[in-house]
Amino acid sequence: MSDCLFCKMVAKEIQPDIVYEDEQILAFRDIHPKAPTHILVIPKQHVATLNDLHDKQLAGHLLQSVAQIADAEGIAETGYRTVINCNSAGGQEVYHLHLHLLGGRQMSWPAG
Ligand code: D5M
Repeated sequence: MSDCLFCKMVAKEIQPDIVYEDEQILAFRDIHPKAPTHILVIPKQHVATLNDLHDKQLAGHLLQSVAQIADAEGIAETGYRTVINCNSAGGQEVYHLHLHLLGGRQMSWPAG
């Protein structure tokens, strides 16, 4: 989608701090990090929200990639949190599906 911020990253019109990329997904550092490690993992195809994710293979690949990136970042053993904000009440601001990978500090619960 031409007016989607994350689609512009996929198209390399905007250059985020990329940590991982393959044919299906892109992972980059969040511009407003909420933890020492804060990475966003997105599908390259435009999927607006989790409600719109119908491709089970892609869903699995996104989740497994979060774990692999956490390992590469050195936070897999100590622990990390994965968050998907969905629609307005869920706190979603960018309407291109993204998995937040947060680590490097102790997380509290419940999330705000
Ligand atoms: O999270 C949207 C996230 O997107 C939020 O944590 C900031 C991040 N963001 C916004 N613009 C950029 C750029 N340009 N680079 C990297 N990260 C960005 P949400 O779950 O929708 O609230």
